[in-house]
Amino acid sequence: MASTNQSPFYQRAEQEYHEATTDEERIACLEIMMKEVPKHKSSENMRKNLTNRYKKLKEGLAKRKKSGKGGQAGIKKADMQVVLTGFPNSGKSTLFNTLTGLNAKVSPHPFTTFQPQLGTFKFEEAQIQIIDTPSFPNHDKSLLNSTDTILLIIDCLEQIKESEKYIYRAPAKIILIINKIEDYVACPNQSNLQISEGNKRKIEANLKSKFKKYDYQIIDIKNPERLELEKLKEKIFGTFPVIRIYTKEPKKEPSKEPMIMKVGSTFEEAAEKILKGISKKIKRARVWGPSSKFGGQVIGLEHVLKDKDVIEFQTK
Ligand SMILES: Nc1nc2c(ncn2[C@@H]2O[C@H](COP(=O)(O)OP(=O)(O)O)[C@@H](O)[C@H]2O)c(=O)[nH]1
Ligand SMILES: [Mg+2]
Repeated sequence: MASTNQSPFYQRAEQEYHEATTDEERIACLEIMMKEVPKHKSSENMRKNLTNRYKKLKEGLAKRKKSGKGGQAGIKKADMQVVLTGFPNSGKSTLFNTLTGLNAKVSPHPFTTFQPQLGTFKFEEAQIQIIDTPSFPNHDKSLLNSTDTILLIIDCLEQIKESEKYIYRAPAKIILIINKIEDYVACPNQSNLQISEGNKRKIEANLKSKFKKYDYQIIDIKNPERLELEKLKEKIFGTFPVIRIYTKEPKKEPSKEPMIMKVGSTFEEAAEKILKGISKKIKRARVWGPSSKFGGQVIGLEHVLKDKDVIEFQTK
């Protein structure tokens, strides 16, 4: 199909169509192409061709949906999970890639992300699961309603109020990320607000008084010097009501990666998390760290653990 004389939007959509990996993506590209293709007589065949492809894909998708095949297998929720959400083009996938080192598709076209994308990142050796999701209004309601923490990423202040109608039911803690701080021209109905280093704090204070529900972070993902990634990770970690428990074998170094337990967990629960049924076989258990009176204190199954404890036990 000759497309060199088509609009740049058409050409871009066509290129994306060929690179697409899912039918949802192909359909979205075709929609743009159908809109962009000229309506005059000479392009009649081209329009027919596009419409046919579009219809076929739509039908295939509807069939698969009906039969329950295809679609995303359920995501198994990890101990700590955070879900990215927001309006199209706010920078969700860019942040996802920055945090995980993965390569989710980033593009200036809205609705590039069609399915939840799973990744992980580490904060002080603890694994945090992060999910990139389709933008409002195609957001994944069940994910948003079941997750611990939501990262709401906006590139325009008006989007805060707009977002609320999509997430007000979610019981999660919300971290609001204001992105593209140098690029506020993106806001349609808003005066051109530039968030410079100097007035960042003022804006944060202003937001805090207006929207009490959120924790704030103002970032510019495209500008790595300014991106306080570690601070953001720490903030995310701080939203989880969990403690980190390290395990060790006698005479050996503690594990590098902690086990993640709910606040208030006992030694018995930690042991059971390592291996079901093991707590009945424990001969002697010891603890080092914040919950111990002294390093290597011998403890019983009911001992309540604290963040960063190290536990060790021997079995019968
Ligand atoms: N200026 C600027 N552009 C960004 C930033 N983050 C993402 N973008 C651009 O915004 C567009 C949409 O980004 P994407 O991550 O795909 O947004 P999503 O739809 O929310 O997943 C892309 O063209 C990105 O290159 C940022 O921090 N600053
Ligand atoms: Mg995306």
